[in-house]
Amino acid sequence: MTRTQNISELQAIAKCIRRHIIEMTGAAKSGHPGGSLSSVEILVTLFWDVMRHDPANPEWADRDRFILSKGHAAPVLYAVMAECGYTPVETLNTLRKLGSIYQGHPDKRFIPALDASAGSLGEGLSIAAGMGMAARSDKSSSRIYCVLGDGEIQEGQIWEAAMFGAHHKIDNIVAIVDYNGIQLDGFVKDIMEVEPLVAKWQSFGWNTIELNGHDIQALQSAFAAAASVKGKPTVLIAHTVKGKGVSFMENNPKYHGVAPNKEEVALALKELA
Ligand SMILES: Cc1ncc(C[n+]2csc(CCOP(=O)(O)OP(=O)(O)O)c2C)c(N)n1
Ligand SMILES: [Mg+2]
Repeated sequence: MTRTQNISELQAIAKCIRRHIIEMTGAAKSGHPGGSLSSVEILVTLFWDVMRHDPANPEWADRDRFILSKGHAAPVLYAVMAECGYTPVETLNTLRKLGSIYQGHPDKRFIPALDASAGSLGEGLSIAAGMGMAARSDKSSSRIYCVLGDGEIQEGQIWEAAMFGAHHKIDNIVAIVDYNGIQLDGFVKDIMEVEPLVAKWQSFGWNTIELNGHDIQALQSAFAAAASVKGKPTVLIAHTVKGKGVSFMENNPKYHGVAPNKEEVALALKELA
């Protein structure tokens, strides 16, 4: 992989990742395109610019860690890890097939370079907090990044981890809430409102940065700002669009867990050309 801070290069990588997401879920005829597409810029900015990691040395002890707590968005993580060189690009389209390393949710048994398995929502921030504490006691400068869904944060365990992170001043973790406004079968505000979200995290003792989660430059600045905050963990409230980049998927709850059919794949790839 070639690391870059250049916005247009990062945008080009984001488009390539979006194409993979469409092709993979299309080939699988199942999976979660909407929440994969909403997280693309967050992962691309982290993996190509911000995070310290080396695909040639996945066990590097002082690497930064990444946890996709909203594990159903596995296609975006698989596409990113493959394009970084951790896993093969050629087999991405075996997503969800028996025997594939690319199962429906990220699984360390099949991809050892993953920092955590995920899929049961609500667990990732607790794992991140533990990794943050461990890094601190090891005197390692590793930082830990954890992507959460806005529906996922309705889980009680998230708030236990939030309390824990602030109490223990775990300032080497950054949570990113992919605030796309949609969960499994509807809009978050109709199912169980999470607002006022910034005030909520602040009241739990977190440094809070609100931004557009598709704006790579804003993401770069936010991650840099988070790294300079001492004594508190940071959360990015990243406003995003579920299905971002594909007109008929954008802000459409249908594409949470429904794959594009053959015609839709062709249409989506045309839009992402
Ligand atoms: C503990 C648990 N309960 C339910 C599910 C089923 N589930 C998978 S995705 C999802 C909705 C998640 O919504 P959100 O966090 O907003 O994800 P995104 O919009 O980013 O796809 C649910 C309920 C699960 N994976 N784990
Ligand atoms: Mg959501």
